[in-house]
Amino acid sequence: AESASARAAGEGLLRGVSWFADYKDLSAISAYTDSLIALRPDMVSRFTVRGANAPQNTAGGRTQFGIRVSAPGVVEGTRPALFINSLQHAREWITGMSSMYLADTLVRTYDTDANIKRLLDGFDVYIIPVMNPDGYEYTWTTNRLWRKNRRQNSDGSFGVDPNRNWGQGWGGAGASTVPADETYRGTGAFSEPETANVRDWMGTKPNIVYHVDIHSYSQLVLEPWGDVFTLPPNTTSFAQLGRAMVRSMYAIEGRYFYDGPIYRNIYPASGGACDWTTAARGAMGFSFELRDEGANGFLLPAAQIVPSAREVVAAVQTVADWMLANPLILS
Ligand code: 0X9
Ligand code: ZN
Repeated sequence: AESASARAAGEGLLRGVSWFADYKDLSAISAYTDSLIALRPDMVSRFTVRGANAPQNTAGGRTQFGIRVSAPGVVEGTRPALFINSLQHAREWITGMSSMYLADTLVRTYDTDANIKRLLDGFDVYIIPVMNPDGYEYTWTTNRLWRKNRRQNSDGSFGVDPNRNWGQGWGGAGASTVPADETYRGTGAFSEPETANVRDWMGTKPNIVYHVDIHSYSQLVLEPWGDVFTLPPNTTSFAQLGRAMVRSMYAIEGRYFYDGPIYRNIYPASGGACDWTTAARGAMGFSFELRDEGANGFLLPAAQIVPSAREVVAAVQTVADWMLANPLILS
């Protein structure tokens, strides 16, 4: 009993227009998630981002949701898993659309695309499209260029930078102690519901072997660490996989993504997501900066949603193939 709307979503179409033709707000992203579930309930499910206990509500009273995509009927926890998140930073709209396009592609092409079938036969995929729902909603209603969450700080200013609030290296270089600043680290590691909920959720998913925290813009593939100049123990693997992702992204439309460790390649940034998933969870944690190189910046034209998202799909496909070819990483 497949509904008409589910079929339409399955084709990436809504009333004859691609859902990916324009940016979508939080409620539309949630609704599209439901339509993917309706299309393939054997492959897709929704989860609330929480550990054993109830999720902490955000300042705006929201919880975060995620999308699990697997090959049909795969029992959760029986495969290694890839974890993709976007929209820690509210104004980076292309990142949420790219995550949704990844989910859509996995669901719609599993039966027909041998590459996607290989990916999902080997790995479960967890996607948290909107890590920072309060901030994202605020960019739609009030301030398009808002970055942080919407915590009210002690000095009356608003917002902690979620990507300075994770526990690895928290309070180190490249994070601000000033609440009004764009890189304010918060009052302690995981002081924010947005990061603490993901920490707790990830504690229940020991099978996650890869994570990417998607940002924009600058066209970069970033590796740990963000808080120190030194490199992680498995630097060679990070560099190999980083370069492999860059090559596959370049193949989409000839856009070059520069790859390298965060501290050395862009700037010191402590308390970042990928440092924590690497150090504390033993995943290979990366961060992307999607299009463009500054011409449009955060206001990437909607016509680039699909091509930019295809770069993300190509990168994740490469991750699966690289991990399958390097099975030691999976052990
Ligand atoms: O500064 C950031 O958080 C990211 N750049 S952005 O312009 N999107 O704000 C870079 C994140 C690098 N990753 C880590 N520091 N872990
Ligand atoms: Zn960002």
